[in-house]
Amino acid sequence: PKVIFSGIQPTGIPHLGNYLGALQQWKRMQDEASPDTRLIFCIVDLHAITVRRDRGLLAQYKKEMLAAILAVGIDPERSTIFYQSSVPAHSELQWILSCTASMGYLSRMTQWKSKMSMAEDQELMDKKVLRKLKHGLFSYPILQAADILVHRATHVPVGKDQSQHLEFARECVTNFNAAYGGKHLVYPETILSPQKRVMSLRDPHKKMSKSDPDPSSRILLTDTPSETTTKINRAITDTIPHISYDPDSRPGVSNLLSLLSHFADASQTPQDVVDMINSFDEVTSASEGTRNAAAMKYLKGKLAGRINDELGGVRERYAAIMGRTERDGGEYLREVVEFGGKKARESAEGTMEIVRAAVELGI
Ligand code: AQP
Repeated sequence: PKVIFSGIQPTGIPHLGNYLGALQQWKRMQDEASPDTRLIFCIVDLHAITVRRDRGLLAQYKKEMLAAILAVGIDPERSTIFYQSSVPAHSELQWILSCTASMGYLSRMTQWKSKMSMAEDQELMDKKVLRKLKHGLFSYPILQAADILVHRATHVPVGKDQSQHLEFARECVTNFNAAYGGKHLVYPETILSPQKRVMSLRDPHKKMSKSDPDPSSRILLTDTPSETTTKINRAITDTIPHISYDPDSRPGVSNLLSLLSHFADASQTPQDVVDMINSFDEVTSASEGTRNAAAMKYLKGKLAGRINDELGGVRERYAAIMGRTERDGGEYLREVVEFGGKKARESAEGTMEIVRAAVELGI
């Protein structure tokens, strides 16, 4: 049977990128899954501690992420929703996998290389910097592989930025099965989100991210309609008179076009949106000098409206869950993750018995 697994870091309230790249797809998969498909969604708190935060923040982020997942419509009865740290088998398998994982492969990972090159750029590659770069960041993909493999996941929906890590998880299966002679672990298949990466509203060369220091770079699932409209209106674009879809030379406009094409109608391409905007009277009759402003006004106004329509229900449900959490001291959310944690521990234990037997661990 099919086992779908995906994870998300509790590093802040999810934004439009997390929604389109992950959460919306999780919900769709849950709705379309046949009864014997297992769906497992994990809030990866162990991954989140690669960055130190003020005390209390991780607990808050975990609650907010859980509430957001429920608000999107993931059903704790149908799907398994849990905190990664409540299933120790994830960490146990990580260690075991790290004993057959290749250092060379890990050091070629883009995420690690970008941290290293940032350090090199700053000419800080002395002992001090090496002390600053933490091992957890280097071995992060092994924990991610363990998350997936411990549940014998067959399908892993992720954004394009994660495909290298998924390839590494497959490499972990090859290494482990070869070292211990047998088909102990299952190869996961990557399901890439059809949605293009959502880019930052302030710097369209960077992806929209929870950890960007500028809050106006992202639309949060919990933003009010007026906050959303303000952020979209302030999104960086350009001043070229004709609107066109060209992600390389016009990343700001193209990001908005791609978002609108998604929200307007899934079958509409960004180019369809361009053609539509360029055919409006307000745009065609505008002078060269005001045409860009007329087109942008239409594009931004329409996009903000569509986002607000789409997220209205999610925002209402999120507020209701948070209201309940205040009233019951977090009891409901605790019940959800305790129930999910129990199901996840059972799911993981089956694999760990196979793994421990292969490695000659246990009794
Ligand atoms: N901008 C994005 N566009 C499309 N998909 C995105 N995802 C993240 N950003 C975008 C997808 O969201 C899922 C969960 O990601 P994550 O929280 O595990 O980590 P991340 O990719 O590092 O997300 P952020 O928001 O950028 O968080 P921080 O700032 O904490 O690193 C993944 O499937 C990812 O592809």
